[in-house]
Amino acid sequence: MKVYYGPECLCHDPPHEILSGRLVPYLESPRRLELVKNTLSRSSSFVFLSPEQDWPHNLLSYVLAVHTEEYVDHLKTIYDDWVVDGVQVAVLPETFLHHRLRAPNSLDLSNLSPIARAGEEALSVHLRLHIAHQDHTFQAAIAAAQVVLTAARALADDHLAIPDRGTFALVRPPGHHAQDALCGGYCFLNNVAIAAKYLLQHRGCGSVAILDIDYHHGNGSRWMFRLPFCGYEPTRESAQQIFYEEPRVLYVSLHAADDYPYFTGSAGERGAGPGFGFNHNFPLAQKDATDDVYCGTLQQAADIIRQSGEIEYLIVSLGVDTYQEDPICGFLLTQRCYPRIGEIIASLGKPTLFVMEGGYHLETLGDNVASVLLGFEQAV
Ligand code: OKP
Ligand code: ZN
Repeated sequence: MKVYYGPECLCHDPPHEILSGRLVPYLESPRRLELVKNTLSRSSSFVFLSPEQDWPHNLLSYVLAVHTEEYVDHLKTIYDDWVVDGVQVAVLPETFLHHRLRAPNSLDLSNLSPIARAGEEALSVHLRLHIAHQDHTFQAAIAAAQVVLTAARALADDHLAIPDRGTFALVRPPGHHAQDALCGGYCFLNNVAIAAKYLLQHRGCGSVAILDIDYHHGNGSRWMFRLPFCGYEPTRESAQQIFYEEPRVLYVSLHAADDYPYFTGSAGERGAGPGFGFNHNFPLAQKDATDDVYCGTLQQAADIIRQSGEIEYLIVSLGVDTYQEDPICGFLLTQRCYPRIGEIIASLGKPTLFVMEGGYHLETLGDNVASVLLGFEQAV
């Protein structure tokens, strides 16, 4: 299997985060990527490839196909603005734009102070921007987008000659919590959404399924292709650009019912408008999620994709934070479950782009990722 990897993904390296009221070392660390890379390198089944420096030359336009210009600009500039404002440490929002706080259109949001702007663009405090150097977070997030796009391109190219194959984009920061104009949960740019949009817009692809097996609900990916959940309205441009033009992205997610991001991911979310019926959530109670329950639910999710018939590509948000010893998660999966997961995904018979999301138990992270990919390879 081809594995795409770029060392620039390592340069986002915040020292700490707030977890349960405590300052702890940042869990979404560069070490994660290195560990997965080292484990996969030891197996002859994986071929490592780097993205080409000059492709796509207009990389930002692919990112802007799913994120707003204001948001991308915010990611690029917030650290500098923050420092100028006199706060010399990390960008950590404190006050958020709560839907009950502000009457629509009552306040000019165009000229906010950096601290207000950080809170406007963030979903939660589980992110840090630009610690060591002003450009580092943005640089890593952009690098991840480039790696994912390159992997998607390779998959689409290879697919003509070798159907049913898999490709892995080994990236961080992860992406599935990032919405068109919102970061959170360690995510800044929505890597799978960027890949999906690329396949739809540039590869003549008619429809894509995103299967999200990270422990957490991918609120961002769900948002990108369906309609919003609550009172918050997308701008008219982003609504047209992101949602209505692509009614044929199927989003299917298995995740903890009772964990971050808390306010999204219920089974009742089925999509809306032209996207109704293209969103399927399988929330699982943490204490119920054993290997067998998980695989049984994954089979149901796979059946939905199978019954959709026309899906041309499968994009997997690959999180292995479902593992029983993951430090921030509560599912009960053992290491024996991961090859089975790969096998179920392979049974869909689609060209499959695996994209790295979460997984925080460093001792098993590499093995669990390798197991999913090898389980897939051996079954196709
Ligand atoms: C990112 B990904 C709850 C802590 C939540 C944020 C988790 C972000 C996960 N006790 N921290 O989906 O793996
Ligand atoms: Zn996760």
